[in-house]
Amino acid sequence: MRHALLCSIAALGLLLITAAPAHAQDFTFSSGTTYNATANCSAPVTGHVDWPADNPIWSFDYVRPRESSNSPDGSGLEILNVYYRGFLVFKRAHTPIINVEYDPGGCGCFRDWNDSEAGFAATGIRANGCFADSSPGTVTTTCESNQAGGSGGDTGNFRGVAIEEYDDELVLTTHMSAGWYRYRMRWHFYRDGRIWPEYSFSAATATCTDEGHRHHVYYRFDFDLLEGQAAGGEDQVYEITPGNGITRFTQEVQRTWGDPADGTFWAVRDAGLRAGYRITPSPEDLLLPVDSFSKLDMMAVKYVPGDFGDDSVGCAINPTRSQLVSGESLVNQDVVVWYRASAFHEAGNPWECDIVGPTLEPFLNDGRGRADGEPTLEEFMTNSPIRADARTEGGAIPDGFELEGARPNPFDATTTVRFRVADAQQVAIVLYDALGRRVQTLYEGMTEAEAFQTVQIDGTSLPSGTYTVVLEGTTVRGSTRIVLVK
Ligand SMILES: [Cu+2]
Repeated sequence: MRHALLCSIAALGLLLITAAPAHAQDFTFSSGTTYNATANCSAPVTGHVDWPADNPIWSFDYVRPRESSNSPDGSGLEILNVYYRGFLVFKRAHTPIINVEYDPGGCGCFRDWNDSEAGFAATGIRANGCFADSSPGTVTTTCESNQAGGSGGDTGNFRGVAIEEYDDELVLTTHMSAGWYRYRMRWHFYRDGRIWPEYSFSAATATCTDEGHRHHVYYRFDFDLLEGQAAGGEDQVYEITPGNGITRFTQEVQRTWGDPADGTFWAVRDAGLRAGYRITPSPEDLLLPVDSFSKLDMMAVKYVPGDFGDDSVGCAINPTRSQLVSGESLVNQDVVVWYRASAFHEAGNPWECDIVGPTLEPFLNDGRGRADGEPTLEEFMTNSPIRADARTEGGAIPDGFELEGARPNPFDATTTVRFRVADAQQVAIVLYDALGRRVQTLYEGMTEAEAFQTVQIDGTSLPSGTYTVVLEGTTVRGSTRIVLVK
């Protein structure tokens, strides 16, 4: 099942220097977002996004799966040079390793690949045929179709990357095939600095897929927090288990979150500004604890140029190959964090679509840490965008309101959102479903200025799917999307 569309080294070299704007072939999205691409899809293709275009919150480059790094398996919808409000977060983030293991009596195991693009439906497809500037809610893949009662079958002929712009998030989608599987990969970039690298496992034909099996995807996050900034320094990797301590890793390690009830998560922070990202398993990820095949939930390794995988020997990941976990020091090194997300695909339900992926949430230590500079649990839990002039709870509210993204999101039962308004006014917080129908009013009342209000959303009696939380004030309006996964 191998195929020949491999990137040349020269092509990848080109991809890495395309961050500068003003290419001859720039396109402008309806929103004002720009991207560049070669005029046809046969040449190496990359895109650049500034969102929003006039005063970018997020800027990054992306590479379609077909051209992604990590020959010969590829690494999905790859993102490069990711900046939040001008501060570097990632040098590169992608999914170089993906595999499947069947129950005894099933179909054995497979090492899959992430460079075969499969057709899907999108609006706003550009003349070059490989980028789509899609109206929100119009991008559908086999995963959506199977969730809606379909039985396999792709939803369209578009191959490439579709971008949807919502009020508070930008979403990039691609759709891939490996044998009878269909993999949907999405990057959600939120205005408040969060990122959800969503990965979904589905199928187009039922060979084997009605036998019980376990899907695993291994993300590779090459953080380079604040690199190039005066405050930027060494990146440090932590494991945090609330109630049981905080560990900084000074050597390469592979780890597991242990008992899901422990709430273990990982964090990468810049040693200078002490800002960074938490990596928190989604509820779905926690359903499939580590076993002898999946081997690990996380690895922290030293960056090695061009070393994107584990040499693809056998189905299971091999963390000791290819200079992954080999005991090297992480002190004053460029660090790379790997993270496993996975799903159990139950027997007798070949058309299941499982949605996984961690939430990456920014935190900023604004000086409340311990005197010795070591972080506290509270610091890791204090959400704030990674920027030196980050707003604090007592600070100004430039847009007249703040509606924070839901935590957790995605969620399986309940979640919460926080909001506040700059001026006292009547405010309603209303939940809408994917078709725009009002589901329920979550909050309604005269709301005082500047104080945060917390609203709980109970999804226990709602079907799985994407919902929109809308803040409707007298003078302000905003929204944020939530995804219920049961
Ligand atoms: Cu499956």
